[in-house]
Amino acid sequence: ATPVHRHEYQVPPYRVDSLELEFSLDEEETLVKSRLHICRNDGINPHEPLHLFGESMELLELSLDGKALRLGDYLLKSDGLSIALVPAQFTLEITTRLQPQLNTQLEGLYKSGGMFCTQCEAEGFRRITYFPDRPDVMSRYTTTVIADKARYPVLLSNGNPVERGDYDDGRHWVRWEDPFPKPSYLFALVAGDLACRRDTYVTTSGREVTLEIYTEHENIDKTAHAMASLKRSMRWDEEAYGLEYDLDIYMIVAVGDFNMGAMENKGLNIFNTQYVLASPDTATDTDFENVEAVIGHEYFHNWTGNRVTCRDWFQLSLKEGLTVFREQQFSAAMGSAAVKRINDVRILRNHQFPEDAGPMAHPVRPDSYIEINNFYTATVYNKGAEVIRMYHTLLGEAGFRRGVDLYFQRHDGQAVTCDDFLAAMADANNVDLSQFSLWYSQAGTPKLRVRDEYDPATQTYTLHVSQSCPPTPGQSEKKPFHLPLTVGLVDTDGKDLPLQLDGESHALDTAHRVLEIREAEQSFRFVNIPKRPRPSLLRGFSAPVELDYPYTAEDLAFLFAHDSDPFNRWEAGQRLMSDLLLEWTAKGIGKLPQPLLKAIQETLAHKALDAAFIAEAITPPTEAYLAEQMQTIDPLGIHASREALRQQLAQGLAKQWLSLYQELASDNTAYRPDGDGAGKRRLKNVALGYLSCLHSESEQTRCLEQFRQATNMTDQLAALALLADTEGEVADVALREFYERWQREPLVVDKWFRVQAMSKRSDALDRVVALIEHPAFELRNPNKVRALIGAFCQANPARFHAPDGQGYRFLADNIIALDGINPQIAARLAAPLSRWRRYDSKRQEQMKLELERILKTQKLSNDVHEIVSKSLA
Ligand code: BAL
Ligand code: ZN
Repeated sequence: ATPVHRHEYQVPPYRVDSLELEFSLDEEETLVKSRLHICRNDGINPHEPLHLFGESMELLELSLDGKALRLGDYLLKSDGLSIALVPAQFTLEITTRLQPQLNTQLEGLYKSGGMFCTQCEAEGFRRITYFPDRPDVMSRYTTTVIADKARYPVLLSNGNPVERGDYDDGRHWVRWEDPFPKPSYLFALVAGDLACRRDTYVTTSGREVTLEIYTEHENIDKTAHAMASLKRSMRWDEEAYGLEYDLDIYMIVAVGDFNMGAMENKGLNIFNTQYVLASPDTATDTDFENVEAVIGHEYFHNWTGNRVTCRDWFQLSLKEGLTVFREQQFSAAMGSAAVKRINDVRILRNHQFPEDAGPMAHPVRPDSYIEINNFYTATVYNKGAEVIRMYHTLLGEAGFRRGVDLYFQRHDGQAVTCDDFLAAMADANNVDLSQFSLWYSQAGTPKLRVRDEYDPATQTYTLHVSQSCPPTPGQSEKKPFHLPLTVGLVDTDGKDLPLQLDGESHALDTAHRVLEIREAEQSFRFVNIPKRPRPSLLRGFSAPVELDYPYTAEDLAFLFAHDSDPFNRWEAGQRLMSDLLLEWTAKGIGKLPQPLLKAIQETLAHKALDAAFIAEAITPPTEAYLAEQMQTIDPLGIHASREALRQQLAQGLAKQWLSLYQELASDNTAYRPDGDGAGKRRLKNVALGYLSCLHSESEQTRCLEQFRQATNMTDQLAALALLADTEGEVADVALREFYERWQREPLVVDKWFRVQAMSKRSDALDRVVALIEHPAFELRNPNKVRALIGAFCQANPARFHAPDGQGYRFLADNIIALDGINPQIAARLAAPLSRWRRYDSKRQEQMKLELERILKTQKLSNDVHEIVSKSLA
């Protein structure tokens, strides 16, 4: 396949102002009739052919202005059809035949359980009908859905339902009209026997909107949290951005087979069940949080993505980075802002930093791709959100809002670019952001080196900041970035000093300030600093960079105890632990330093900190984060060091863990998935985790008791995960009980697969291999694949990287098996192998062999081919 390049963009020669679609859905075949009202765009040569994308379907009829066309009048290829000569304005009618029941790729129209549903982003619409399937062609859709009334009583599409009726043969139909022009990737259709939770929402301007959530009948009682989250999202977007919903109805449908988390189709979101269904007995606190976040994310897309969309797929971060950021703001407002920020940065570091340091590194706005589905990445989404956050930090809350307002004023109803967003930000604030645009074009995680000096004679303190960015594929040289470095200076009492830069008349009355970094090297001199302070750098993680400052263990323990910025307080503890763990990994495991033990002990006893924050602060850095810090990754060494740290903390503070656990476990308040309750459960389960590290029979019994007596999934699953880590038979007893109890709940069965995939047991791989044959496992279901294969290969590094290379072989076998079913999911699985260069030579050899084996597979998809060939390049 040939790559597509951003610089080759050309405006579409033809537009489709409106279209009428008619779907006749049936078990054997589905017929799709479309009538497109097409116009040549101004300035286009009349000889320009019309090209419509189309694949994996049968063309039955084609007519232009009522006249049937025959082969020869048009050219039909495997990727679409072209008509050489067309008038300036015309109507094209197309009939295609599809077999959605055989569509295992889950792109276009497919069946999930008993229902028909669609997924059109990025290029699924071309698997439904022939169309200029590109996001800059925006059209008004009228859609008629016809199906058997008994089997498919619910027929949905975008916009508002305008007419419905029955046929004599048992079929019925519903017609939907979407008044807002939209790109084809936002088209959606659903047909099924579904239950509905209905509610209403009154917008700020007083319009009543009908809200509907559809699921299979047995799940409708698990949708209350999703509905409440939707209403909170609608209110928040009005309050934070002045953005109201624009249609009379907003629908969400939950489907069990879905490649993504959810999809923001106009007025008809289609969701993975994982992000809609939540009840205390089947969903964890994290599930509840994720439901709220994803409901918010998709809702916020209605403006950032749908009303203003992307000109081309290189601009994907225009909508995704911005919408992730908006969701982060929303979630921070709904719960603990500090814990939200910690979790967001953890995702960035565990997923995006490795991507940026590997063979698939690409800028937030990529320059080329072979398969766009491979670019729904942590870079486009999460680094993209960090880029938006930096505008916010540099311009301030009000300045950012001015920029967003101008963006909508200029571009509502248009398909635009990341440059257009930047221009709105710059123009609304009268600032030059030309250097800032490098965040869109340069890949790689910048390194920020900070050194300092204090002069007691002049009472001045100087920060010397230098930046660099490592080479990435196709980009050997990088220019300096424009970034906000938020700093505070902490005195010996732990208080923030007033901050006055040399040349300023007075100190700012703020705990911290934003230093604008633009140069490769820059210095900032603070005056009136009576004693050498400790710098608290990159507060709130103000830029997606790696910070290098020579903090001593003493500095870190001090900041861990005192930093007024909660993110940096957590960060200090993480650095303290990661410095130790990296030393142990390199030089051998030693004895836990007393200051670290004391710091954890004091954090546990700290009255002003909330439970959720404490739980994060006392959890050592992830193995993935530690791996990123190493030149040559030693996965088993990292695992052993981290386990040793946990064990020594468990022993050193055994009494504290027990009393903390007992205190929190005695709380009999009824389950509520709110921040306070969730934080306490999290802390209780972290304490239980430390107690389990003592490896005593009584602790195992304690775990088993919690597992059996738990009244909610959070507590039950936390205990099960700890039991599943143990080598004895109790693990099997608990796993069996859990499966027997929950086997009819697919999302809970996913959890059952996941805890086994992530188990620390030495035989984890053998068990995962056996589970592939389990009747509940389906290679066709993306959630199952992610829960078992994905979790083992991405979240169990110590077992995946076993020295015999069997983990790599297992992954390659499954990528090959899955490629023929669902290439998009197969390609996603390949990420851990793509990082082969980061390991020792023996592992490199083993991983490379597996990548080469995948590449030799007959009929390999473009999706997997792109990832594997770029990994080997
Ligand atoms: N647009 C794909 C799913 C999402 O990011 O919302
Ligand atoms: Zn999105």
